Amino acid sequence: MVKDLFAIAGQFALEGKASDIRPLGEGFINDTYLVCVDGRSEPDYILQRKNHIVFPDVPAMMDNIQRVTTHIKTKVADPLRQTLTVIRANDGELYHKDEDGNFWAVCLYIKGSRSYDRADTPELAYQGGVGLGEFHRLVSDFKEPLAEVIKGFHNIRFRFEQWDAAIKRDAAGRVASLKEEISWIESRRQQMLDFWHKFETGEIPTRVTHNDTKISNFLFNEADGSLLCAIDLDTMMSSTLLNDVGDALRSYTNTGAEDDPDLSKVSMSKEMCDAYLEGYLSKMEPYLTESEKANLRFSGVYITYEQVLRFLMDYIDGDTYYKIKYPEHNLVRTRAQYKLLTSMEAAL
Ligand code: GN1
Ligand code: MG
Repeated sequence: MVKDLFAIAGQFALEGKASDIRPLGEGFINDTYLVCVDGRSEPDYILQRKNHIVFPDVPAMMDNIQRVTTHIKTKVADPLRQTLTVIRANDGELYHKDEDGNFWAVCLYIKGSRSYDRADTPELAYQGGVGLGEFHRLVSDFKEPLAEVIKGFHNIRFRFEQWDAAIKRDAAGRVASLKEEISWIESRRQQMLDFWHKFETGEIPTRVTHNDTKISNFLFNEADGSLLCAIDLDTMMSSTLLNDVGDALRSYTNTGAEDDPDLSKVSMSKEMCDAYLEGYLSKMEPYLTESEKANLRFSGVYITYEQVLRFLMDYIDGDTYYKIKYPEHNLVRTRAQYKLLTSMEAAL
């Protein structure tokens, strides 16, 4: 726990004085807190310590977020609830850098909203698809360049470079015990490169994308269950929207948890997949190219494969990237995501 969260909150242009600050959620990367002001019990703000190891240029990342959310606000009926609102620091910057070199940012807490960790009903999956489709539609005419906040984030060619180096380094001495898991990655290497090649050649277009579209990164309206907005905009960059659809399918369709130790619980729900895509297409169908449409279902396979690779690579590296709750956590995540991957492949 950082020493003085109240002093950090005081660095931002809040309306009122922070009176209560408590942790929120279980992000793997940033630390997130709810902030109440002036003794009120309902939170007014979200305070985040941005992980500057994962995001080496936090100012550029915040600038991306500010420009895109400002654009979205000009297009929606309720600008304070249908996208994030960044609160500036007292010095006018979009972040505060503390004396230990940590970067902090604040945004408005969206009242009357809720999030989910899993989709239990097709209606929810449908709404999730509507939400991503709406997000893609809102940013489709944003033509300014965006900073590449994490190099090669969903670029499997780049991930293989990292992967090959990690195997060679064998930093934690785990490679010898992971023959089977490593073969899961190697046996699909060419297939994944072939898919990514279509993006590299322009057959699949480049667009503004979110890149972290798991279900918990969307807010729903508490009152009627409709979708409010996409949150966690840290990874917004230029890429293919198939990465977003794929990452959403990875989380909305999983019948188990992302890190389920009980593999019998993990599989892809076809019902959720169909509902999600129906919702997504209800917003985006007219705007998609044939190449995008043809790869919608495969995008789930691609991103789930990439996630298996990333969890396993982190385990091989000695758990340096994702927060873990117990020593084998990344290996358990790897196996659970691999089970999901095989289930998605079988349904293609
Ligand atoms: C991380 O930010 P968070 O915890 O929602 C990760 C995603 C992974 C996800 C797995 C910047 O997301 O790419 O898919 O964990 N974000 C980053 O749950 O690496
Ligand atoms: Mg994130």
